[in-house]
Amino acid sequence: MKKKVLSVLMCAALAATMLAGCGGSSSSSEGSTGAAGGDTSGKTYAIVTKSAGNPYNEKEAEGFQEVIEAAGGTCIVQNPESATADAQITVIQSLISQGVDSIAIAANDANALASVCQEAMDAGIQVLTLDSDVNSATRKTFCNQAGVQEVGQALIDAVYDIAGGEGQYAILSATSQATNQNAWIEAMKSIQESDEKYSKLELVEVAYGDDEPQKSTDQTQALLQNYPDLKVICAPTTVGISAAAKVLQDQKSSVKLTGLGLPSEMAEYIGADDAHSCPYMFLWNPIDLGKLAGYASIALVDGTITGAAGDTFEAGDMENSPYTLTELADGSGASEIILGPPFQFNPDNIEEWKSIY
Ligand code: RAM
Repeated sequence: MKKKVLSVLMCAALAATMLAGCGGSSSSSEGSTGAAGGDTSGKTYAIVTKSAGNPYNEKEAEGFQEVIEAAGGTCIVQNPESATADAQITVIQSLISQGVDSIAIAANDANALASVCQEAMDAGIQVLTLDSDVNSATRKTFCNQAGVQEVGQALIDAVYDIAGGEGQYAILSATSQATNQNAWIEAMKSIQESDEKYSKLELVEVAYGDDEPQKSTDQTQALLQNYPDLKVICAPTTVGISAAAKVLQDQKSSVKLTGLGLPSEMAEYIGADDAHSCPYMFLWNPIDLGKLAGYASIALVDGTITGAAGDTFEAGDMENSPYTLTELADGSGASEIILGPPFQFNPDNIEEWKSIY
C-alpha cells in the first residue's frame, strides 16, 4: 500500500468544506468545472455514510467529495443521525426527490434498505454501495474495501496468534445488522470451524457497541466482567476497537485487543508490551475507499460501466487503476470492486500512519 501524501494534503484542505456534512446533516457543493473525469457537468453525486460522528465515515466522504469535485460534479454528503436503516431510508428518499444522478451508500442493513434502493434505481438513479453492501439485486456494484475472506482470515489469525493458539475470545462488533461486520464475523467463524488449527479457540460472545463510543465502552466492560478467562477481544469496527483499547489500557487489563482500527485513533494503544492493549490491528485507506466510490459513481452515471462483472474503469491516480468489476463469491452474478488487501498496523509502522488517517 502506497502512501498518498499529496492526496492527503488535498483531503486536509477539503476537510474544512466538509464540516457541514459531518454532524447528522448534509453538505452540497459544486466543484470546479472542466476538470478531468467523465461527463460530470450538471450532474449530482451523493454519498450516504453509515452515521455521523464516526471519523472513519468522514474520511470515506472526504475521498468521495475530492474525486467528484475535481471532476466538476456536484457532491452531496449525507451522514445520518444514527447507524440505522431507518435513518438512511429517510435520507435516501430525500435524495430521490431531489433527482440526484447517483447515490453511494454504506449500508446499515442489507435487506431493510432493499426497497428504497430499488425505488431509487426505478427513478433512474445509479445506486452503488461502499464499505457495507445492500442486497446485491438492488444496487449496481459494491466498492469493497478488501475481500471478505481476507479480512476474516487476517482477524482469526490475529486472535490465534495473540491468544497463543488457545483460549477464550470475544468479538465486539458494530450494529447487529451491519452487512460488513456480519460478513467478516461469518468468515472468521467458518475459517475457525473448517481448520483444526483453530479448535482450541473458543468464541464466547459477539457483543454489539452499535458504532457508538459509550455503548462500545459499556459492552467491553461487560465482557471483562462476564468472562474472567477472556484472552482476546477482536473488534472489527474502528469505533469499537478504540473504545475497547481505552478500557483495557486504563484498567491495565491482561486481555489483549485486535481488529480493525484507524491508526490516528489507535496509535497510543498499539505496542508489544504490557502497557499497551493492542499488539497489532488491520485496516485499509478509508479515503481511498471513498475515492474509489467517487470514480465508480462517475463511471456508472456516464455509462462507462453498467455494474456487470468484467466492466473496467479508470480511477485517476489510484494505486490499482484501472479497476475491474468482479463477481461476488455468492453466485448471484452481482459485482464488486475490491480496493485491495487489508493492511497490518503494528509498533513498527504505526507512527508513520497515524497522521495520515
Ligand atoms: C467502522 C464502521 C465501518 C467499518 C470500519 C472498520 O468505522 O463500522 O463500516 O468498515 O469500522
